[in-house]
Amino acid sequence: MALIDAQPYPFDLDPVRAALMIIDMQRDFLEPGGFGAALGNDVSLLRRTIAPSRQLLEEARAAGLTVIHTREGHRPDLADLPPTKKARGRLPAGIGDPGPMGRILVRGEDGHDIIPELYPAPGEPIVDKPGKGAFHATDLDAILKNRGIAQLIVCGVTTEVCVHTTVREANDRGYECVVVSDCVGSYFPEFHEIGLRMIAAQGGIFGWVAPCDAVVAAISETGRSGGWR
Ligand code: TIU
Repeated sequence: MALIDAQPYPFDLDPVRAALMIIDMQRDFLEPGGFGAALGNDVSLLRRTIAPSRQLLEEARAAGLTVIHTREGHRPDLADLPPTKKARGRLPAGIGDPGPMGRILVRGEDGHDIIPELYPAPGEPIVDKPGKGAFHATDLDAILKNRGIAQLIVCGVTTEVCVHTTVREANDRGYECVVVSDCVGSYFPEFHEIGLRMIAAQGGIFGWVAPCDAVVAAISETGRSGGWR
């Protein structure tokens, strides 16, 4: 066990029961030529999360933590795409349509894939999710339970959308979440800021918030104390 220096109070990390969860770090959200950029978003606001996430991923892998990746997207036949999600935004090119990196948010397309900097290693589960939350219509809960995971260290994009939805879903299912403040990002800085405050408010209503350095220090500390590396 090791304490993570977190808000609203220190988090007791149990590395045997903890997983690093990396949400939707996909090319279509993060790369300059992707869907997010085509919608007029400044992807540099998301790309600042890559370097600290990479550091955390390497530390988690070295320590033998479970690492889980998620991707938002849909079947090529779009049978799992709610018509309401397809219609939302009245976009000229929306989900399932041809985009800058293949069909937008469709599984198997280049834009749907995870960015090379954080690419999953063999054996790391990838959860394909049709919604914003990683628990909705996926086998994530079964994967976590089968591995005895009770704590989630959460990175990814975007803070107020897929990260928030997933953390809320996890919290209601009894998982303890630590959101890594510099490893999550939003196209809207004010939503990011308030989104993080909402997690830790009211005594940690949805979970904890801690910077990458504090999480890395705790993982490294428990690793040194032995027993699970
Ligand atoms: N992964 C995720 O957050 N999906 C989104 O659509 N996010 C937006 O902020 N649009």
